[in-house]
Amino acid sequence: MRPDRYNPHESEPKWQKEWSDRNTFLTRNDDARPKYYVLEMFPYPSGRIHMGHVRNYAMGDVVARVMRARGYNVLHPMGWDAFGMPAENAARLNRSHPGEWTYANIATMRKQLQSMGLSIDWSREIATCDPSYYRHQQAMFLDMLDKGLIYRKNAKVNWDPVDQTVLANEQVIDGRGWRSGALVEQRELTQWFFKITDFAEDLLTSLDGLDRWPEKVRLMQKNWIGRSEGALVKFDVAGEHAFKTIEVFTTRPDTLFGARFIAVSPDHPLAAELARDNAELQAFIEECRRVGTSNAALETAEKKGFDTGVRVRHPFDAEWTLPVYVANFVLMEYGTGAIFGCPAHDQRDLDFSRKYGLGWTVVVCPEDVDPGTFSVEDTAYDGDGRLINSRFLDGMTPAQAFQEVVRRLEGEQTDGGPRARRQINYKLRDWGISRQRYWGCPIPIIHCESCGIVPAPRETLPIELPPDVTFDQPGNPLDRHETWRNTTCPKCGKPALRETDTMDTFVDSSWYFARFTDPWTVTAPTDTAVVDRWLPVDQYIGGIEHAILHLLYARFFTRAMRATGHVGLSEPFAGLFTQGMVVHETYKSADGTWMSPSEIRFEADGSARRAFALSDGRPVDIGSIEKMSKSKRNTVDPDDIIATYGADTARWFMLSDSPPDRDVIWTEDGVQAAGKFVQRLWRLVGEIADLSAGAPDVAQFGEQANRVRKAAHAALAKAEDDLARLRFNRCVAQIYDLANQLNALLSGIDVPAEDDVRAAFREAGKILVQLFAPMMPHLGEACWAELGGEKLVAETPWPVADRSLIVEDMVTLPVQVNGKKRAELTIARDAGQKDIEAAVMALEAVQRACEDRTPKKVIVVPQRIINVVV
Ligand code: ANZ
Ligand code: ZN
Repeated sequence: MRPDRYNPHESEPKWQKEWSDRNTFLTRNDDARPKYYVLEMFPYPSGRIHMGHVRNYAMGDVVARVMRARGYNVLHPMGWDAFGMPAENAARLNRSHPGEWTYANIATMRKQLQSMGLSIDWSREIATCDPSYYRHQQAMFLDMLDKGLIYRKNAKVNWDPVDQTVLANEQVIDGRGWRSGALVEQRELTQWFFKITDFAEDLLTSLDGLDRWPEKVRLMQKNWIGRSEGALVKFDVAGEHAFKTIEVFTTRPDTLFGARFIAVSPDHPLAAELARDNAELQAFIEECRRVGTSNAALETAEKKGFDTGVRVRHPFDAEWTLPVYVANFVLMEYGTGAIFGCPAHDQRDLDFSRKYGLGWTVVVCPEDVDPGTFSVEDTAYDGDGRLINSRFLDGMTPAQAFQEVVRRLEGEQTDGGPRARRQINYKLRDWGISRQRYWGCPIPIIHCESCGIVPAPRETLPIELPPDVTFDQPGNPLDRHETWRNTTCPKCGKPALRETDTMDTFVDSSWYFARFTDPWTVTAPTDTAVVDRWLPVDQYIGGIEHAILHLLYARFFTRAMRATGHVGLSEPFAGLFTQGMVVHETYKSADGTWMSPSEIRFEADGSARRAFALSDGRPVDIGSIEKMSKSKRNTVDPDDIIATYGADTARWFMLSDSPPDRDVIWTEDGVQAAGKFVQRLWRLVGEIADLSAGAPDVAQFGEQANRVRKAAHAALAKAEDDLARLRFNRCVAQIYDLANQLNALLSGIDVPAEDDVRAAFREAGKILVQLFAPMMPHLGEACWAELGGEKLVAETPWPVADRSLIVEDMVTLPVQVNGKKRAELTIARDAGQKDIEAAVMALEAVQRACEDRTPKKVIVVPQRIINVVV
């Protein structure tokens, strides 16, 4: 007996068990069908899943289920980005081990994801904190070290003197440590770097080929890589100094005659040299360091300089000298750490020049402006035009002048080399991966006093994290772990020390997609035959917040894996989709504290909605709609939603309400409406099942039956197009529409129904179920069973849309009279010659053109044109 109401709480676990028992979503590597790899960015095991996860994984699951039905061998795995700071913080609070916290969270979140009914091959689950995963990362570190893709150098870190720890940039808030509140210092540490800059050009140009990536993401990556074409130019130092020349990097050598000063970074060797016997300069340099030299700090800081008293000669005029400043806005890490300032054509230089009274000369004049009157006051001119005030460059375009300046200076020798050289610079920096933290992948290196840096022998991998650590003291527990840290040198056998830094967790997420293809190989990170068959990921889905770092690192790491023989391709993600956020109203109580939706009761008063606290009935302010966040308390818990409505309803609402790349507003009304639709579908499918039970297969369909078939096939065809573009919300709209049409058609049929109508309804019912099953898979199975479907709907091939049924019934044809177009005629596609003639002659425009003459002939070119000859 079919119950009147569909009960998700009984149905969902039942179908989940069925899929699991039948291994429905297990993927075999030796399956001969064409492959399709769909992947959602794997979660950090923070404790519980949030609605953002529900949205992300619901989308990926629809893609996986549809592609499976369409005959692909689909890979849809899941794992855990499991190393990172929060686990250490939790360990400190709870006096436990980060691993305990992490694995407990994984267990909770796995159960939550499983309750969503995702079609995941759980046999491939990986956690990056597991030695069975990170051993391969350590092996690849050694491979890349051998290949010269990894090196060590000194680099600055943010040092928290109270917590005795290195802080990530995000952990420095207004110059202070996020936990201790102490003023953060800049310290130099020797750290490991990946040579991502070796691939800068390739990472940039290959973006063009990623035509299934959002344009926005490609642009963000392009800007991050930041390619600049320019030149290195040497300025001779006037007078006797330790430095003979100062070399600058410029993208505008054409503006050289507008130069007013030279500025070097506080970290430039020249600054240090001059500061040795200049206490004031020394103090200025130290002040600059305190502010920090990160891009963010520099953008907001006031531009400041210190006149060193040194002067340099202009490259084209030895008599013309320019002052040399140390300036806080010049980065040592970019170009040469020195610039020439051209105030008229660079805003920063103009601000600087105004502050220190250095003046400016305009050297580029816009095309349509009189050079005699053109001037620059508050705003530098950085546009195109013609050179002025520039001697032999006058009249040239900046592009021509660029070439001319470089050509002339290239030929000249100074300080043991040409005065100028063309140079391409990138903003992209090498990737520093050393973290002074416990909960990360240990860097497999041993430091020996006699032998230096010694790679850990491969047979000793994995270098496992020691479990017996505590977090009751500041700093990295690996530093104080005597038995772990002390080891013997693999080369000379003398006592040596292990590297205690661990890898940036972005390394872990830079290759997990490759590991999923064969997580069982023990001897190597990948089985190359397998990984090359699965990669690239056909559809990657995740948040826009990963548009730069994660995606760029993964693209680099894939190239590095290729260079070390672990994969055969460079681009890991052929298709990328960035989904929007889940947002929700915010609520504030009378005393100004944030309130959670579960603490509130609503009253509708006409069109106005009012809210009251459940606890004391006091009114609550309904605030703006914002991203769900714990701090604003405007979250809803997926567990609560699934417990109340079931997973299918939650999935459906997530997919239905807005385009998937936009934010979706979570509302109680919305989810209730989704819940109602679940019941409607259940009743509709039930009626169709009753009507069509036992109907024989028929070959001929009458008019009524054809209307049913048309509705179903048209919805199917449109939904296919929407699904191909991941427009889930539009696909949902097709399903609503089809349900409405079938409802209406059901109530209009003759009783008792003919066999062809019953058969048509059975077909349409199945199409309806197959359309919504990828989004509401449990309801899909239950309905499929009602319709007497064989096997499971998850195991059933995608229906073929009969497009001949969907051709529009009407056509619109141009009508000519004696070869001249006079009108258009809209008529049934299958209308005969007689009907067409009559309809054409009834048109007023045609009658006018015929001027009472009787037509000799009406020529009809079917589906194309009608010509009346008079
Ligand atoms: C003279 C000049 C004249 C410049 C002008 C610009 C406009 P991008 O496009 O970002 O590569 N620059 C060079 N090295 C720098 C450093 N280490 N720190 C801060 N600024 C630096 O910009 C290159 C321009 O940024 C260079 O071209 C240089 O200023 C400055 F009308 O040289 B230019
Ligand atoms: Zn040694």
